[in-house]
Amino acid sequence: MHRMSEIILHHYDMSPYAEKVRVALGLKGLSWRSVQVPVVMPKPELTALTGGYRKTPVLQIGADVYCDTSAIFRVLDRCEPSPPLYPPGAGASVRALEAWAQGNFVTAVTLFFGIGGVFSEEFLEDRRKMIPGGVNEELARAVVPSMRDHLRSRLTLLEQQLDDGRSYLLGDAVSAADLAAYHPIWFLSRSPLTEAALQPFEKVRAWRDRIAGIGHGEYREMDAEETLDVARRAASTTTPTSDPGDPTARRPGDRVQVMPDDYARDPVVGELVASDAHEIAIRRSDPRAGEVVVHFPREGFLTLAA
Ligand SMILES: N[C@@H](CCC(=O)N[C@@H](CS)C(=O)NCC(=O)O)C(=O)O
Repeated sequence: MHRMSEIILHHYDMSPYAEKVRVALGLKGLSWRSVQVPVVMPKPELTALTGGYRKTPVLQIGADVYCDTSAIFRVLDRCEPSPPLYPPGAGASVRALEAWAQGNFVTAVTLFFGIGGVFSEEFLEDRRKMIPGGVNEELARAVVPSMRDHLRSRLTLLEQQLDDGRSYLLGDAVSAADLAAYHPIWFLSRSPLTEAALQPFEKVRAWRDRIAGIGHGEYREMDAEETLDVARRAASTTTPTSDPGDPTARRPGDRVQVMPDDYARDPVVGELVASDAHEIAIRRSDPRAGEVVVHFPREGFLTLAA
């Protein structure tokens, strides 16, 4: 379906959620283009494509733009079905594990905030503005011991799940469950301040190394400006479809705004093109990117009339 256009990942090296997608690309043996996005705002080329969404990563295929790793995984499963990130019959288990792993990510980030000396002042200032209610650094320092407790509890669960000798969290086949649980551990492994916490968990470390061994596939760097030319020259491949099951009877053509329901809640305004239980796609026009269709997951996002 998307054979014509290259897969372009907008990301930065240090981003754990980007690592989740880089490994998925490696797993599927896809070749892709890599665009480095600034770690802090502004991100003018990225937001020209998305219409305001600023989280990392974002995936672009021609004039279609996919926000959030869950929408990205769905389109990757359509581009290259094997191996499936969301295996048939395991959808709810994988989603549950993804949601739990978001807690692992938050635990790791809170730990880094609390320990201090990891993030630059520029980074901290950007994230203070991004998180509703800001960041309470005093509280983060006070909860470091509790975060270490949480981490041990979370790592123990993973160790126990792997205890029967299975290779992956749900059995013999790797899935999005593994990649979701992996990226916060990859993040913790990158700093000597937190790497030590992994030492007692032998099976987790072996599993981490197995996932790391998948690699990132083949990719070449690309210029951010060039991705706007790609979007302008391409036409979206999303077919306008009505969604008879939509609980609020929205119709293609309705003007809506879509935003994350947790942090970085920048709204994206556009015209509804297609939706189903898992995804919503809206069309918008941008002076630099031209006409693009931006895709979001349903879960974790708010859709409001615009
Ligand atoms: N639910 C999102 C979470 C993504 C996320 O929180 N990414 C972090 C970086 S790992 C982020 O966006 N930080 C702010 C930024 O990069 O601007 C997803 O699955 O893609």
